[in-house]
Amino acid sequence: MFQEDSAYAYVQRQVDFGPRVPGAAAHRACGDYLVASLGRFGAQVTEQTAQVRAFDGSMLDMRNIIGSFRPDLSRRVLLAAHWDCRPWSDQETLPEHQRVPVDGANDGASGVGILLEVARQIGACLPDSSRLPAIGVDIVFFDTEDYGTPVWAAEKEDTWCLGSQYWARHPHHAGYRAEYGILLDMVGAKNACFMREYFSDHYAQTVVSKVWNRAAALGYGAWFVNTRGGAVTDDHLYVNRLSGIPCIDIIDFDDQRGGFFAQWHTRHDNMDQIDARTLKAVGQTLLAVIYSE
Ligand code: AHN
Ligand code: ZN
Repeated sequence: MFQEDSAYAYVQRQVDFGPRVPGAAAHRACGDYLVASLGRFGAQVTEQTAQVRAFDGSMLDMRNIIGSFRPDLSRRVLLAAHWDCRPWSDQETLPEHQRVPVDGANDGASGVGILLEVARQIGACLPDSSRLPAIGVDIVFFDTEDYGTPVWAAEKEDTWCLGSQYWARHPHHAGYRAEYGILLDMVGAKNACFMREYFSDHYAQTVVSKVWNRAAALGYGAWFVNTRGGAVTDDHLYVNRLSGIPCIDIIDFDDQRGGFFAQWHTRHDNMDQIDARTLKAVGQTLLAVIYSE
């Protein structure tokens, strides 16, 4: 059973470091915490560091963090979320608020918090292999997702998702394959709405159906809305395009409502937005999907 209080505490713990902006001390400390946590849960941990080029030509120190369970198995599933924070609250109306980094409670920490709890649950089964999932699980925390061009700069292609772009071109093991991937992004807000995101349905329709059907069967249909949603440029797009692993995005995005959750890329993406029931709906669905393989 997925423990939502535990996932909530993992979200809080990340937020407590302060904004995990690439280059900041909070980013380094939180990265160390994520490596230590995956290790403590019994995952085999791999780190991937590189310099990546940002929208303005500057170079960023990027750190992807991977935790693998049952690394010996060839059948694998990829679970991912980004762990960095956006350096600007550029969706704020007032210019004096726009340069403040986000806390990233929902946009970042929520997905990672859920995956840490999934890792803890799998790790608790390690002593008894009959209780482990029959498929290998790779949890990937992507860095530098949220350094995309700010609203005041000229828009440029492919400036978001720098960590996943790097990973998809240079997987943590040569020839790495997974049957499919599931990306989590903004998965912790009250009244979250997860529609069948456009690129997910385009590249991995059977995976979307598998996940949405499982959510409905568990009683989470209020969150997992079984209709086509808009297209979001997110880490899963680069995994699909560059690595060929079919990958979906569970993301709180609704065109009708005006896009992402209301506090997206503002100073108010903090713990007040996080609802443990949403974490539960997503985390329990993920566990059920993994254990059905
Ligand atoms: C765009 O705004 C083009 N993509 C949003 C991806 C994102 C930002 N996910 C979290 N923060
Ligand atoms: Zn963001």
